[in-house]
Amino acid sequence: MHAVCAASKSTHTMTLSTFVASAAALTTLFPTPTQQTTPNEEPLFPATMQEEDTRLHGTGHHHGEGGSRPDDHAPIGVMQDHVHAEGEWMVSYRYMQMDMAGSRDGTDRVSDASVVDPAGFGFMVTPTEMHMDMHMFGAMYAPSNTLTLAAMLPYVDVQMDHVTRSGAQFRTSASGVGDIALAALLTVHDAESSHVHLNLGLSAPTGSIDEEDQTPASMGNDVQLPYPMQLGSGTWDLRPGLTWTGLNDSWSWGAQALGTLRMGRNDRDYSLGDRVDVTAWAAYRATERVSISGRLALGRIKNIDGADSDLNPGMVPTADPGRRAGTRVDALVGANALIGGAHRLSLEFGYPIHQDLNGPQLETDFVGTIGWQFSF
Ligand SMILES: [Cu+2]
Repeated sequence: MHAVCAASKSTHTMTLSTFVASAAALTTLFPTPTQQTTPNEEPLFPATMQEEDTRLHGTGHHHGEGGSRPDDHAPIGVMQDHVHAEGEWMVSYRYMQMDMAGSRDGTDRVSDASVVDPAGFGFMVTPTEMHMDMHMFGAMYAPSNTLTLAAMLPYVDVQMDHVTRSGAQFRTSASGVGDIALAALLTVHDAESSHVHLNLGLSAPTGSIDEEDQTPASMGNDVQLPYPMQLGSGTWDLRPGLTWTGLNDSWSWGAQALGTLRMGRNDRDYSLGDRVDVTAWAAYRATERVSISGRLALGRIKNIDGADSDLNPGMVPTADPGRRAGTRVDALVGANALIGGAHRLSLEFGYPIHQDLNGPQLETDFVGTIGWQFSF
C-alpha cells in the first residue's frame, strides 16, 4: 500500500480546474509557428496562411478549395473519426483523465459503509475512489485515398483508494503500457458533404494483466490486483465499427459505433466483457480556426467471462467478475483549434448523465481529453 490516503473529496469543479490548467500548460508546450517566427504580426492566425493550409494539410474530407477546418476532425475524445488523403501522415498525443468516486448499484448510489456492512453487501473492502490518467500516442498514414491506417499506444496510470470494514484506508496503484490498437479505416462513401468509413480495428494484448500491489491483508507481500486495476485485456480484441460524418458551411456532425469483441480467454483464464460504444456529435465553426462541439457517448459493457483464480470475489466488488457490467451515457463539450497549417489543439470534457451498473461498482464523475494532432 503506497499511502493511507487522506479523505480527498474531488469535486467536479476541482477536477475541472486542474484539467483546464493542464490544457493551458499543453498550449504553452506547443507554441504556434506564427508566434515564433513573426512575433510582431498582430493577428495570431493571419488569413494569408490559409493557402498554405490547403497545401500542408489535405483533409480527409477532400472538400476541395475549402482547405482545413478545425472541425474536420471530430471532438478529441473520439478515435478513428477521420481519414487522410493519400500519402499523408498524422501523429497525435492525447492526455485523458477519468475520475470515479462513490459506488452505485443499478442507477442508485450506495454508501461505502453499506458495501462493507455484513448486513449490506457484505464485502471486506470497498473502493472509494479511482483516478486514471492515460497518455495516448497515435500515428496515422494513408496509403491511398480510401484506406487510412491508424495505430495507438496508451500509457496508463491508475490509482484506487479503498476503505476496509474496520475503517482502514489504503491505496493501490498500477501503471504501464496498455493495449496497442491498430485499425484500417476503409472509406465506403465520400461525397461533398458526407463521408462514411468502416473501422476495422484490432487490439493487441500488450498491457499487463499481472499488476500487483500491497493491501492490508497481504502482510507486506505484493498480490494480484483486481480486474479494473489491470492495464490490458490480456486478449486479442476485434474492434469493428462504422463512422459517418457530414458538414455544411458552419456546422459539422457525425456518429460512430464501435464494438469490442474479446477473442478467447487470457492467460489468467478470463476475458473482459465485450463492449459497444456509440457516440454522436455536432460542432459549430465559431471562427475559421476554432470550432466548439457537443457530444453524447453511450458505452455498454458486459460482465467478465471466467475468473482470475488469484482473486477472491467475496473480498472486494472489483474482484467479482459478475460486477463489471454497466451502461453509461456521457454528455461532453469540446473545442478544436487549428494552429498554423498542420497543428490542431483540442480539448473535450464531460460528465455522465446516466449510469446503470451491476453494482456495487464505482461510478464515473468526470472524463476529459486534451490532444495535439500534427499532419504532414
Ligand atoms: Cu488523423
